[in-house]
Amino acid sequence: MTDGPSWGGAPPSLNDVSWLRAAAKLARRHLGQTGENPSVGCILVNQGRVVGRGVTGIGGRPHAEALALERAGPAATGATAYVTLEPCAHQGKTPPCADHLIAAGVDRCVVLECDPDPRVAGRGMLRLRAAGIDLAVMAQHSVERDPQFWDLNAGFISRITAGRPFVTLKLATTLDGKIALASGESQWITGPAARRAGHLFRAQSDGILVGSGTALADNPKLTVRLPGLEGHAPRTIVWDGQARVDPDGALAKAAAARRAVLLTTEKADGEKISHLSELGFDIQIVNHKAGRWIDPSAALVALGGLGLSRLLVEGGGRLAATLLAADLVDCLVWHRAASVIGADGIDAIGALDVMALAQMPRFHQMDAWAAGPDEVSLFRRAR
Ligand code: AOF
Ligand code: ZN
Repeated sequence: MTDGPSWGGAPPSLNDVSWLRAAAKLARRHLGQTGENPSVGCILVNQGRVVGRGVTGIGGRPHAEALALERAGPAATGATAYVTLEPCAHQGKTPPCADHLIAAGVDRCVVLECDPDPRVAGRGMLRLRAAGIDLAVMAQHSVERDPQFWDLNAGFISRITAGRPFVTLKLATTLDGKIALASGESQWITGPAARRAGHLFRAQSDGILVGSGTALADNPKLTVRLPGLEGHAPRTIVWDGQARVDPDGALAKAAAARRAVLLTTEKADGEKISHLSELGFDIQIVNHKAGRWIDPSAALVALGGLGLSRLLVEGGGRLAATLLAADLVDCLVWHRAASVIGADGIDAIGALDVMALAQMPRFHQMDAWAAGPDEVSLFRRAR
């Protein structure tokens, strides 16, 4: 990945990076809750003291800078603004944040990443620089390697630049990569602490995707069961080429409330489709030109078109393999229990037909932590 244009000024110092980390932490609070708008964090620091902070509001507004400036009042004069995304330059539903920072007398701005939205795309930086504000931007390769930064804006950037959401595949397995006994029994391989981590990943997503086999076998609700976040319900999406999803199942019952999406094909039964549509599913036909299977790239582009930036994939093994084989998994969240099932168990990932090691999907580990007796590891796709 190459770095964009240089905006002059010295690169961010170690002290700047630690303030950016604090701003990123703030931004994470609203991940998955700001609609099509990215969740941005802004911290204003004057003479070593925080004078204002803000995170993009739930639903996408107000913008982070506006909140931080409002809180700082006159103390913003002469301050440094630490922001996780280039301040906007367009007159949208709110006035441009770049103008707001200039008018408040901020004298330095440290930015984590530039905003690829064509209405901004460097114009925020140009405006700040033209007003004499000292600028520093993190180098892209440093963002990509940092566990606290690499995925923060990745959903928004992926949707704007590639037209599809950033895809996180979550797996919960034994040490030997099994998700169930041969009988299908799978509750519970990992413990409550790992499950809580899983619910936090749900809360930070715009949509949760499962294959129709998983929908039928587990009848999942895909809700966020964490204190304080129960009301936050990402969209539910079923990958279902033949419209097999149960109209009396939990996902169909909540289809309207969860703004559910059915990814399907022209080959699916028309009557089933109309019934599911009446139940509230948004029907997206995304078949391969050649056959009856769902085209994975087209399916993700359809979800991007619906405004989804961060997609969490929760199973099953065939869907996991389809997305991995198409190189569409950007992040892996792997929950591992310290147990083994053996070769008669069910694999987390279906057949990939890898013919040479050079073709294996490869990942870099970004983070890992203990969740009770289990381990949660986070990987990013190696590109
Ligand atoms: C900022 N600060 O906190 C966010 C920004 O529809 P609007 O007017 O709210 O503009 C949305 C665009 O603003 C969005 O696509 C992205 O480029 C930027 N988001 N910018 O300065 C913020 N959330
Ligand atoms: Zn703005």
